[in-house]
Amino acid sequence: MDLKSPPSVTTAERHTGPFSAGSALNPGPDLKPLVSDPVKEIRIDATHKIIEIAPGVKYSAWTLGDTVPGPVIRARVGDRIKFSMTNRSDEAAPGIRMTAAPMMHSMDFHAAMVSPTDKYHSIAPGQTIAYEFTLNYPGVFMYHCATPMVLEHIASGMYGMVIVEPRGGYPTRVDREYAIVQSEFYTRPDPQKRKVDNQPLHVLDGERVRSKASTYTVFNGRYNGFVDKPLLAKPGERVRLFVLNAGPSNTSSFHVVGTIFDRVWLDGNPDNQLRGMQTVLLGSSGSAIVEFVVPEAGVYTMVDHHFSNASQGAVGLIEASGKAPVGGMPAGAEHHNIPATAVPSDPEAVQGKLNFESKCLACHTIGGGPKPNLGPDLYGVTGRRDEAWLRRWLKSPDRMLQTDPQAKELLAQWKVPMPNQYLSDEEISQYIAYFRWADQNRQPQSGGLASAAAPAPGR
Ligand code: HEC
Ligand SMILES: [Cu+2]
Repeated sequence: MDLKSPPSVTTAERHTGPFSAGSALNPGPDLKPLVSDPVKEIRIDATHKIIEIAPGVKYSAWTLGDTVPGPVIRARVGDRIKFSMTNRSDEAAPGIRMTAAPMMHSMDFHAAMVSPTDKYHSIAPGQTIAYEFTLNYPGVFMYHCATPMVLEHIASGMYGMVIVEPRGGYPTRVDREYAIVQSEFYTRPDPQKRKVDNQPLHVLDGERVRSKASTYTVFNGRYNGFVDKPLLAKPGERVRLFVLNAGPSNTSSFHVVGTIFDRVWLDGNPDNQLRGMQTVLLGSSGSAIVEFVVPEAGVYTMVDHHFSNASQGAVGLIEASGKAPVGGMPAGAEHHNIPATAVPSDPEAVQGKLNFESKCLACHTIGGGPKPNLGPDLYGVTGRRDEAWLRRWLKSPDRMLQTDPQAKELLAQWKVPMPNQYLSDEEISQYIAYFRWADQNRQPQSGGLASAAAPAPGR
């Protein structure tokens, strides 16, 4: 145990250039192997920046290292961390200048044992703080800004992961390693109605953040993180995930559909071992290393098994063997076939798309073909049904199935009734706006389109 740490040094000299630097840093989720140098120089600067939480949802974030989450630091017990940070919240972000006012920030490493008053104090815009410490315990630790209101600084995006490996490495060997950081956002549309890239800006909602009423719960800063770009593995491989729940306030019940965690090391320390776990419960700033075997080819969904969190975006995929996902995945766990780059700009359609991905994707695609025994492809639906019919259908499919001839015809094809979705009029308008956008914007592509153009029966 090494508790020696000279006093921190605060100066008015600024870092320039990259917002983070050091060979031990990883952007995540992919991890470089451990760098063997026992002294690790790390620079992570504080910035204000617009990030994109979900397609079309721009958010006014505060960052450590100019990304949310900040870079993953990978080190080993006994390593000396030489850390420095400039508060660059006063710098104009390249491109659009629409960030929050410059303010005080700081850095608190859960991996360190140091005086918080000396090391974790706030610095003003333009100042630089430097301090050093030795890593005494193995684990997966959080770092975050600790400037009051800490809640707001974390909810704005100021957090990241430190991996501290045991001195002699881990007791198991694995084929793949990935770092997953879960966190929540509490957003509301900008009251000044500002726009970024033609899309509405969102800002922190002070009411929601105090009442823990999150609007998004995400992996690695993105709604449905790793659904568009799944993490890769192969059948038979052993996978190690470093999982951190940054919070700021909610709990994660981390699970991977289709496998069992052979080992769970709570807080990332192999002395805290559990075996054969289905989920691992992580409080705010809680973490674990989980290891599992990929039993066979397939798509394995990482999910917060608190399903209201999953429906807010805490979903990601691990794809084994590169095969496309098949029908029947959990809601929100699948991509549909509109190119990922295509995003509606109208906020109503954006909201419709997000709701569709969490509530409807289990049974429907848009242009991806019908899902056998689940539901029709909705591509072209605004052409084959008029708006009044769609409104009545979405309001109450069960009543329509009893009274409306077109609905009865659909049921005769599909055999299974669409369950009532209990949608508000506002939500219904959002779905219709999204369907209309999809029908107008979809590029013809092979697969899906033919079956979508002519509504195909189920069977
Ligand atoms: C459990 C499966 C399931 C879910 C979930 C579901 N649907 Fe459906 N949906 C169906 C089925 C099945 C049909 C075909 C009609 C029938 O048999 O009831 C259908 C039909 C439709 C139609 C009419 C299609 C046409 O060709 O006219 C629309 C529009 C639609 N659904 C929208 C939605 C929306 C929006 C959601 C999400 C809020 C949703 N559905 C959720 C199963 C589902
Ligand atoms: Cu801060």
